[in-house]
Amino acid sequence: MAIEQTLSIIKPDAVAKNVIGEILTRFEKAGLRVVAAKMQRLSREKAAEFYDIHKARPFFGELVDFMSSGPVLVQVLEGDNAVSKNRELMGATFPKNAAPGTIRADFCDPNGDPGENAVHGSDSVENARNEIKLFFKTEEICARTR
Ligand code: FUP
Repeated sequence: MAIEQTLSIIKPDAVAKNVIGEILTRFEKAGLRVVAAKMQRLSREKAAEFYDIHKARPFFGELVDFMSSGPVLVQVLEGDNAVSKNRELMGATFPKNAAPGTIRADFCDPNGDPGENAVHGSDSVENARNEIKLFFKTEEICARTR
């Protein structure tokens, strides 16, 4: 199995629900290690840059509003197949479609705003590399030597 790194964001809805620890526990129990983490309130500009791929989509404005509505916890997770493992833990994009036991099923309101889906996770190794660079300098990523 390949050791990968992926970018995870605990979004403003989940931070507001005070479930940062419960979500990090899911990552750790699945064998992923946090190798970088910071809390920050994204500016509208930073949120727009992060979701640039969606800028032509009708939901873009709401997505930027939501992502900049409160603090987020941004992390780099490392482990075997970290990109796909994190995506499995997250569940489907819209909470109402997320399988039982996934983060989005357990920490989101299935009848709420579908964009308020608790977590982001990179969807490929290449996107992970680019997303990590948007938030962390190389020296902020800590090798887990013990
Ligand atoms: P995901 O990779 O599961 O986070 O989903 P996407 O990259 O497709 O979408 C990014 C974010 O845009 C999602 F987290 C939620 C939001 N979104 C909407 O609000 N409406 C849509 O139709 C699609 C995505």
